[in-house]
Amino acid sequence: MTGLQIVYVRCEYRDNPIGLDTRKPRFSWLLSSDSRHALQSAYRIQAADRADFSETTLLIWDTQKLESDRSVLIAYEGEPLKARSRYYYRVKVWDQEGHESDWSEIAFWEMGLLGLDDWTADWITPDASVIDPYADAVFLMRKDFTVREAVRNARLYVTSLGLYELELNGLRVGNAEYTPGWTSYKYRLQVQTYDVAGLLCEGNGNAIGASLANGWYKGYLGWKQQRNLYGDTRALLLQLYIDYEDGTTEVIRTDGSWKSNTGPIRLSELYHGETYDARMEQFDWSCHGLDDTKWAAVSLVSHTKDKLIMQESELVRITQRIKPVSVWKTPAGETVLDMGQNMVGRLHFRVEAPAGTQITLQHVEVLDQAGNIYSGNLRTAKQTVQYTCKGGGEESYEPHFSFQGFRYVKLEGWPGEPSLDAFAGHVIHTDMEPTGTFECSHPLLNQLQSNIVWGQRGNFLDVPTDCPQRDERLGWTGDAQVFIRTAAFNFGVAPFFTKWLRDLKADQREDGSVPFVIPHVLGETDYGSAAWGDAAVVCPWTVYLCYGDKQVLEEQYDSMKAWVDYVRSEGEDPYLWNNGFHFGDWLGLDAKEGSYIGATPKDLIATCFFAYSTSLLVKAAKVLGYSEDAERYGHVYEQIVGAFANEFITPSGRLAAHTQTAYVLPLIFGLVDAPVKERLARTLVDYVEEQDGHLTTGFVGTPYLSHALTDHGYHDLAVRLVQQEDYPSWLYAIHQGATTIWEHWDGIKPDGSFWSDRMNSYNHYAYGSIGDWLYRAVAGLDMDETEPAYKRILFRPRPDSGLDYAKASYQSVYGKIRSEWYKTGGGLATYEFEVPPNTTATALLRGLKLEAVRVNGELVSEAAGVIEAGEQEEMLQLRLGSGSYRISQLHTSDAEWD
Ligand code: RAM
Repeated sequence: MTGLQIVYVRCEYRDNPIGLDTRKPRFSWLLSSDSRHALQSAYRIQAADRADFSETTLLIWDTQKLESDRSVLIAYEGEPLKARSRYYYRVKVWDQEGHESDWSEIAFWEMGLLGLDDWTADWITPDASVIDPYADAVFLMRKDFTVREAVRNARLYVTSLGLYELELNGLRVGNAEYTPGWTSYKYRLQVQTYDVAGLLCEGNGNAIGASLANGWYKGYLGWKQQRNLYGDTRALLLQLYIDYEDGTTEVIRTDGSWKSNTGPIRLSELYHGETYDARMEQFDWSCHGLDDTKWAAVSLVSHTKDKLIMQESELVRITQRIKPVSVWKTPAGETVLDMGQNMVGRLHFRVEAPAGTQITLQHVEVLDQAGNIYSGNLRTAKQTVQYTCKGGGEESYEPHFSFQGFRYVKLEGWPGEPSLDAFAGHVIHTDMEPTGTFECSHPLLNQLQSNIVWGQRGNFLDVPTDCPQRDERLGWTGDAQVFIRTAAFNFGVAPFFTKWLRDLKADQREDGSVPFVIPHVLGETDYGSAAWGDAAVVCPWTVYLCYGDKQVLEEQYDSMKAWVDYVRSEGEDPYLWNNGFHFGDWLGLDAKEGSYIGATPKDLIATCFFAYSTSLLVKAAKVLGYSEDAERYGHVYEQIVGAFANEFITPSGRLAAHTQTAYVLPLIFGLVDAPVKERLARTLVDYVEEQDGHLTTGFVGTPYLSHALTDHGYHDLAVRLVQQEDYPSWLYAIHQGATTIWEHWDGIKPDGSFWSDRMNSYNHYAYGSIGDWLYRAVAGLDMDETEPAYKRILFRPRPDSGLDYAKASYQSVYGKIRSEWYKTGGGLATYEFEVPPNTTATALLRGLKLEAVRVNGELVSEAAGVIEAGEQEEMLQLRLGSGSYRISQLHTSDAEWD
């Protein structure tokens, strides 16, 4: 078979998703080809409500052969879709020579419950006699039921106010954690769907049981020890559909017939940990026939069902189990486990001890100067698990409704010498698809990449949080905004950010202002800082760029525009943002003693972001075909650029502020033209040199500093900066033992003392935003934004990065992209690229000459897949079609590195 073939198809980024509520699910497929420069010229999608696709199958959608090179996110346009129905689809494509592929494998998607009419269950909560005496405990609710006969299919739809876990006939339902996840509950509450056919007992007694904890809904949230932020009553809502072989359907639902009780979990809070008394376990509480006469009734709760939505992002799951690396006694005489990695999740353990033995685990991130555990930076978060053994053999446990950010665990009450084998760290986060790798010849940079990835894992737990350990763990908009591009290299984050952006839009104030954190749980006035609120624009644009997802742009467009309009209405001058509260260059090292806010003037930062967001809004308007807006905001943008120059730049090209960040922003957001640009870049270099090649930037300047240097001809300095090993630098933290990214450059000082107790997270991804520079500027894996989602790839490798080799790979929506280079001696390098089908690439190779390179061993002019070749501005430019390429240099080149 020649030409293109379909490797797999996906619906809404997923394989065979169940429980969708979008009426227009979108289809994507991945292509393979045995020839180079393969492009799709047409596709055909068919959908039906049965799987056989025979001649007689009635199709609900058939695009017929459609001339198009699109293979990503094509929206369904067929017959209306029904709740709970499963639909099947298949795809075929044609290549540019007109060869037709086989049909793809048949895949399916399944709809969930689609609206208020589908909900017949009642919200239930335990009887007051259960709640009142044990308000902190996790509640249990249960019901027996009968499964009449053979089951064809069974689906469980469930959500809760608070967090739930479910059991059917003694077995855990699904493997999702912290369900129903965290959304802006006032507006949106997710429902999960489970296939439970395998858990039911045909023709027999069955039982279902739910545990219900406080979670984000009513537990402690934020540093002011607030609780009940969304409501004060936990509740469960569930519908179990049993489709029998005989064609009938029975629905088990939450209603007044359920029973309630407390169980072994006596306390569970996200920040504080869990208290568990195994002696109170009733092992068969979710099995049929339990004597529940001592269980109390339940009460119906009147709570709206019109905010229910089906699960949007990937579920949160345990994605890895790691073993501790050591256990020892600290100078203070405490027994401490070292996980070898600052991680987020829970510690699972096995133990054998007499009934009543109490074990306490306290989780911390770092050790102090003396080598004892340090919990000061957790503030009020206890991160403590208390377990009381039931005795009578080996028992095992891990918390259910609490997660910890930790590397070290202090053990108290452990019977005898703890063996490492008894423990496993369960790493938990949104189960995003890993998509990127970066590696180079510098071990500390590889550790940095690892720290960035761990920082992302730990803080992408349903919501992009600032940190996972102290009494905060909130969806800080600024942090998410600076990190999203890096995040989108490491993992597939489109569904994750789509969900969060919908919350942002829901929580956005009427005047367009954006809360500091999403979901919004802070105060009435906690809105609107520059670079934080800009998440409303930067994040949807980045999702569009990285995944070609226009729907996100469409959905968020009003919100993006409202933010820009808000900023415009704020400033005392309509084109400068020179008032209001701002976090400034948060934690910049040039801050005044005792201040968190760096020295860069806030109005300069705010105006730069005003310009940046306006420019992105213009781009979004163009993509969506809103030409009037594009023109209008294009004009606004010009005015901001003018006002900025007027206010901050002297006629000879000096800037009215003297910090690294002040120079970085106008350069990176394109607010200045040559020759001012060159002058600013040179001054930026001076400022970095004044610090002996170190940074002074905070949250706002750091993400762009290295790009500003590289893009303006100072890559060598950017390289020096990232390879610094003394304070302040990324690698300094690694020398201090960091396995995640720190919030502060000086989280631990050279003498081992701490910056402060007050705000000192060791797992804060903001400075991990250097990651996208490693992928793009060092390994050279980038995109040409004119064709987003890497439809047109840009390879810009930089062997002048002070390394022997660098390589990056990225699983794009079109398939795997790879960019690698390695030095081969004598100032020469070899490059390798992989370009997936239905994309093309431009490779820009500095200092290479056409006649002095070979592509896959051939002259450039003869190499298959090379569409165009030329030399421009000391660059060899190659346009490549899909395929793998190895580009080697002959010994006549005048390359610049050694
Ligand atoms: C801190 C958060 C976050 C930052 C804000 C301004 O509390 O940890 O990282 O964005 O402050």
